[in-house]
Amino acid sequence: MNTDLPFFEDVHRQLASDLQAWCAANLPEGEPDDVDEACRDLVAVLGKSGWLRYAVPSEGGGTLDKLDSRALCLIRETLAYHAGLADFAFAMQGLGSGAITLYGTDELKQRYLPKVAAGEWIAAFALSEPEAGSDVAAMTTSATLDGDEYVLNGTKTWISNGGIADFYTVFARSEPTSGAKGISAFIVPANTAGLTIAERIEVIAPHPLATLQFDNCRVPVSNRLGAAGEGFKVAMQTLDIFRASVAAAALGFARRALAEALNRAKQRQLFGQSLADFQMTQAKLADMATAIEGAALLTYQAAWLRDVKGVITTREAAMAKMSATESAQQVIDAAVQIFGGLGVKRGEIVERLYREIRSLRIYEGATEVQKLIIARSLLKESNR
Ligand code: COS
Repeated sequence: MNTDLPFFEDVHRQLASDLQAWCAANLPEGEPDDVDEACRDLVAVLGKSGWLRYAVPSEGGGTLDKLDSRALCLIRETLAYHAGLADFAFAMQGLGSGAITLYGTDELKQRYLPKVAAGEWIAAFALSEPEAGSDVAAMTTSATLDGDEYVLNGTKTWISNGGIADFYTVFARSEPTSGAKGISAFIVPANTAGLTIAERIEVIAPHPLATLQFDNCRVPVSNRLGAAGEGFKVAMQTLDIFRASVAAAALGFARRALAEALNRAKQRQLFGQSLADFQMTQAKLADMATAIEGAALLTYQAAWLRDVKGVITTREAAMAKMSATESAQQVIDAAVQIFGGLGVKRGEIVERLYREIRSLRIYEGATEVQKLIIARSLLKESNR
């Protein structure tokens, strides 16, 4: 991590150094046997230690006045460097409660955010559907108004924390329209009648993931986040914040891969010299470090623009996410190559990173979606 960049203030430098020390002392290496239990424990310990207080604003028990993009990014970069599952646990508390922070009534903020910050309630974000992933506006889950309740029916899938969450931020079509218009956002407590876990999904870098089924699941109108029909905007604005933090997590993985590769290159002897003595290795290391620093600049620029300039950073966050996740994949692949056979052996850090980085190029908007967002923004600007 490079906190000498001009994007940071003292509060960020202190945060990064405190968290770095905490991670080294508290986060276990390796992958747990039971990811559900590990995630619950991680949320609890991140809450008790105060780190989750950066996932919500001060009005909801947070440390800083508002969601601070630079703090979110620094925390994710640091956690990802040490343990991907800890990064996941932190990120989901933020993403799962982000729409409450942005659009919740005072009552909802007071009910949910302090519990999220304390690590007492686990949050989740339920947007994707089997036929509506990248094209999220194609969603068909319905929310029908019935008196002072909405009745939800449909399926959500690829839901992180599905199965262990205490509540879900759910997006569903509440108006008889198609496309991005007519979607609304709701908080649905996990124990609501009619909400079931239809399937748990196993992935290459294990974390809690599930398909949710809504069958006549009733939530009060007061659980709606934002106005009726405004849900697409609620989702996109939440993603605008957290996409930059995905870039930061990728940076953390990539920095760890480079550190591991440097150690390995110095230690490994072959053909009468160390692996690091070969120019071919040096070229790899140079490319890895340069890619990392480039991605860091884009990531923290996006965060700084949002925090300090107060501008809408949809395009910058998309650039950061695309660049950092794609380059981290290359960096980690190079680290695996430097490790040789050991690089694909289960239990090796670079092997774990190789599996962990892959989904970051897909979730919260695949690279192809980020390209669409960037190009559309450029074209719109050039028409002005
Ligand atoms: N902030 C605020 N409003 C936004 C917005 C943003 N970041 N992005 C779009 N909108 C608004 C648009 O301005 C438009 O409003 P108007 O109709 O009033 O002009 C409306 O939302 C629809 O936007 P758009 O036409 O761009 O929607 P599309 O259906 O073409 O979809 C993409 C746009 C592809 C960008 C969107 O579907 C997307 O992000 N997909 C990926 C979803 C994702 O990240 N899934 C992962 C889930 S979490 S793991």
